[in-house]
Amino acid sequence: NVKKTPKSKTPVEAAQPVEEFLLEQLPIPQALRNHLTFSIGKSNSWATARDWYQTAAFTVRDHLMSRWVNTRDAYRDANTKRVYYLSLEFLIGRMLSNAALNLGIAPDLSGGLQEIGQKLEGVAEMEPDAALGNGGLGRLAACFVDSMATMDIPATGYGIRYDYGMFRQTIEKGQQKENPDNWLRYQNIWEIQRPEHTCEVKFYGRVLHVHTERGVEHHWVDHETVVAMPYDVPVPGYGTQTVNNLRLWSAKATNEFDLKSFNEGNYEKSVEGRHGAETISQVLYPNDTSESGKVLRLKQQYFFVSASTQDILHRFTNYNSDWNTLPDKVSIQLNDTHPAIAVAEMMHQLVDHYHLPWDRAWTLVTKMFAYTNHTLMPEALETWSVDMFGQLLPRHLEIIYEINHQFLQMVNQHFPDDTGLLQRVSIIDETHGRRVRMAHLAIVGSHTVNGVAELHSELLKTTLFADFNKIYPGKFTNVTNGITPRRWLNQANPLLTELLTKQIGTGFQKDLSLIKQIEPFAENAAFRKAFREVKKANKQRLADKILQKTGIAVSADALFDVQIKRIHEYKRQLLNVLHVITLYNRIRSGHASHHTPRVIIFAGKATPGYWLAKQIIRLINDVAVMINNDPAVKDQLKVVFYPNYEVSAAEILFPGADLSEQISTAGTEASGTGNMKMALNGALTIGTLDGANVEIMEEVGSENIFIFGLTTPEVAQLKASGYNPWDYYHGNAELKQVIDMIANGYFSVEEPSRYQAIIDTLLHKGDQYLLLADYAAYVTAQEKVAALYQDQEAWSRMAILNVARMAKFSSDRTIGEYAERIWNVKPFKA
Ligand code: B1N
Repeated sequence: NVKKTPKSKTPVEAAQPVEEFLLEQLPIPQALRNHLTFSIGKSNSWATARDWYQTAAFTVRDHLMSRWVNTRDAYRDANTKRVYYLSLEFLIGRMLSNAALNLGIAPDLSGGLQEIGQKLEGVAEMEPDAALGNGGLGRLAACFVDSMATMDIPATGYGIRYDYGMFRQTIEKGQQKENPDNWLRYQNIWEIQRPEHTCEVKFYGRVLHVHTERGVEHHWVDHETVVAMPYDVPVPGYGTQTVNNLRLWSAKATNEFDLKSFNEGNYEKSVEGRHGAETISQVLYPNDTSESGKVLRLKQQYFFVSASTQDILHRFTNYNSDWNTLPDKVSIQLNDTHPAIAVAEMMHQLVDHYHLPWDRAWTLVTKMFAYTNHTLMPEALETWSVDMFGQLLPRHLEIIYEINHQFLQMVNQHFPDDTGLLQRVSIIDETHGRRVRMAHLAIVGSHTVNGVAELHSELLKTTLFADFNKIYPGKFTNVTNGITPRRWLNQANPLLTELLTKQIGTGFQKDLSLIKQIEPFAENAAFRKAFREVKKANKQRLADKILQKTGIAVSADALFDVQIKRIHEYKRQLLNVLHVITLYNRIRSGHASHHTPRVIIFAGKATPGYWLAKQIIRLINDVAVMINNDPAVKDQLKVVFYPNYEVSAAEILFPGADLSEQISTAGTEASGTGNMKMALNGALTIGTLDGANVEIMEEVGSENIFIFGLTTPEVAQLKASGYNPWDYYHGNAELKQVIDMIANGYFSVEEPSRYQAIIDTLLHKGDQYLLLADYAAYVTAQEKVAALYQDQEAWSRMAILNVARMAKFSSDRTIGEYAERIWNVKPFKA
């Protein structure tokens, strides 16, 4: 019933076994010399640092090519079920050291470079980060592809090859400035263009309803066409032969661009027309947990979704002839609603292109798709105006109407005459103009919907998606996030890795449950000392970077108190600032005789259009200037804003942290993953009972974490009973003093009213995120932190227990759950 006669493709020839590839057998120093000559075209004496990086990258790439080829062939030959991970973001970071680590050649590479007078760390720093993501959601996708390859799950990631990734942040006069991230300026060694897999993607136009002997057909005509060009990026697993594929699409104009202008003799105009098409993949939208609402964003979404869907169905129809088996061969995970249009696109392909009957196609769709929700923040929930949507994707709007019609009929059967319910769950929102609700499309089209931490998934069921949970009991589940121990322990923290290896051997990189064997060493004084020495060295490495990037000198003996994440009101960097100023006041007034010297480190980007977030960055920098230059403070307190937080910066920051700030208002942070990275690297957490903090507490024990503040039900209760921030302002002299200082321009003497907007959110606009309500509890928890830090033995004992109890937060565990409970795929060894 597939239209084409199925090609019984005899798998050409199985690719050669690894040993037959000569390149891999070369000793690494020889391979490096060869590449310098034959790939770079230089001799040693002319080679720049970048040449050495590229030389090393080519050399490492040689070691994964045959595995990549073999993996692809083996999946094809076995016609195995695949997972397709659709994500608008993959925040990968640098690849050289990670690929070398996963391939097991990191020591050889390091040694080989040394032999020719180079250091791996220096060479690796020449690689630009692949910053194709905003924050947690994009980095999660990168951790997931690492875990899927490591666990031999046949999986492909699909995304966009943005010409410009996340903007580079500089700080000028204390303020964020955005700079373009031209990461593809130099040759990208980690991608291979695959022109033979090019697809066409349509936009605009109209739909003709044509009556044929098969019934009504829907013809999308007068459309524009954009070409999707795939670039493949290898994803090597750790300790396995598997190398999976990440396919990123780049937009190209068609060759038949603007024929009209061309034929009218306007050649230049017709070439200019190419631009429009190619802007689609030009730049990543820098909106974390908020929506842009721009047409170009919807174009990006449909562009990569349509290309990926075509690619998936081509692969299926090449090797299969029975459509009923489609869900046995294909599982598609939607990383938030950004690719949710895939539900309509799959219907469009199956019904309009492959001529399946609607009901049959719909059954297949709902067996293939699953959707992960990553946030409860209302401003992040994607909706598109029906008018705009219908202009850009006329056929898809029809399809969505039909899906909605059948869905609402079903709801009405089960819950007769509940018009309120029908309105609330409809895919079309009629209350704010007419808008398409992408989350509703994703839920209706998926067999499973998951949240990313226990608390978050529970809140999805009881608040945001409560109606759907009633309609589809059992559809909602939880899969708690995780992080890859390869990048976030082994690669970022070689010293801790070495120390752990000495005690418990290798193996925890691939099976993080082994790390619990380190637990008894918490009671071993010699081990605690060695553990402290590792932390000290990592802090010194961070201190050196801080000096280099900001000119601020900090002592590695101080407590490094670290909050690194996107700047957002709900994450409450401002609460941290209130505490910093409190400490400052205590020091100045001499009320801090037992003060523990601290360095408070902030890093994170603000969405360019989020003015208040940018003001928070500016305030941090103004406060830093005042405190760092106050002779009364000396080394007691330093404040650092570390610029341009990105994956490669995170690899230095996490291992250097003593204290992990996870202080979002309870019920707002879906999971958080920096919380896991910090604890795995031996930091203690100060945090609210929010997101995955709850589960971190369960794992490490409530005596080994600093939990404070209102719980989610208490937040709801306080808000319901009429929260008044003024009560807290008047009720706490220290808090009042801190707020008054900001309000009176203590930190902005040249412009005393600079932070009026911040004062307004706290006092005059209701303090939505309850900073004032949690302030006292936070300060008290910080006092406990400071006291414990004075007892270095107790501190390290606790930090070791945190490391030992992080096994749950490996993304391998997360992926294992998705594979078993959602995708129904088994590992397949190439
Ligand atoms: O996803 C992470 C979670 O750990 C974080 O708690 C959560 O905030 C983050 C629109 C988002 N949720 N939503 C986004 C990103 C880009 C965008 O355009 C929303 N990011 C998260 C991983 O689960």
